[in-house]
Amino acid sequence: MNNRPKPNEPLVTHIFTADPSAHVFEGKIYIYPSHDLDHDGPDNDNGDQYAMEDYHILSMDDFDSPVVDHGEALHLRDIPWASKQLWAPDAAFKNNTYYLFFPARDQDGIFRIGVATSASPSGPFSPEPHYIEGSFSIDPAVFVDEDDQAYMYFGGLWGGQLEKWQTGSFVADAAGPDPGAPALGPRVARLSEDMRRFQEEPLEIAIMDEDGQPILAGDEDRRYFEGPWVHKYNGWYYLSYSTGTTHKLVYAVSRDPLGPYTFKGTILTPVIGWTTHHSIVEFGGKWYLFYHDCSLSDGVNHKRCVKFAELRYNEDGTIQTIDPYAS
Ligand code: FUB
Repeated sequence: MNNRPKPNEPLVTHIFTADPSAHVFEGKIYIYPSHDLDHDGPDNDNGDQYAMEDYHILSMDDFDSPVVDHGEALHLRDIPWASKQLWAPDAAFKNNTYYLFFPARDQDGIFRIGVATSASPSGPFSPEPHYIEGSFSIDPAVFVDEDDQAYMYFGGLWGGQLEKWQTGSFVADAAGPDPGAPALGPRVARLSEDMRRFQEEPLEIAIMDEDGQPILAGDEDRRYFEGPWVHKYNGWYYLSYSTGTTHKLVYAVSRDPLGPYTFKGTILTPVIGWTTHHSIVEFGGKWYLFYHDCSLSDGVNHKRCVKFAELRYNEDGTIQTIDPYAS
């Protein structure tokens, strides 16, 4: 049990947490984060330092209530197909069942996306014996639309291996596009009714500028890097994501969940630490951004802490940029 949460302060301090996917289930706020570990292993652009082995789910009745850590909800040792690195998860509710979606490296070192189920939003979760067929890369985010159709958005550059899937198969030494070519987009696939399969081969999402031109790979302030999240506001789909090397959370909008999306602006300015990763959720008539930084470890990239801030829209539907360290 942790104290009442405060905006822009760590939600919990007894463990390191990151990549928060927040949802309202059963009238409470549930947060599905990565569980960062303290270790002396390698630290590189491949992301070997993110060597997580389990998930802990957090919840709070509302923003005036203590944060509860529900303990270990799923461990690497119980996932038959996975070898290491339980990265950013997400959760969804459908068919009276809670689904936890998570990336991990398979026995060949290739990132795949698995699913586990529970009768409770806090777990424990039982994993399916195999990863989702046709899945690859990292950072699943599952959006269930008003018509009950579920979509999985996913993909991440560098350690997330998205560059290696440009041909549709895994090419170990593939490089990303040239700076003047369109950037790689996140992938999306409709999920089957039972939430355990892709209904189709994943599609690549196009992110365009305001003139209808594709965002280019060299445009590191705007191009997709990792950490997709989709939410709906006033009939528009908002796709938000991390720009990786420029450390921003940005967003683009569309009338269609499959895109194309038009780039709009910045949600969160860079935080302490290399990665930035978030979710957006409505609770009690207000909107909230959940994000992480490395303040709890004084800047150690793989020891992060989840925080939240209120997110506000302008009248035209654009999102007001948040500077988490502004006084
Ligand atoms: O937590 C491991 C990785 O770091 C996530 O999958 C990325 O989004 C980045 O936050």
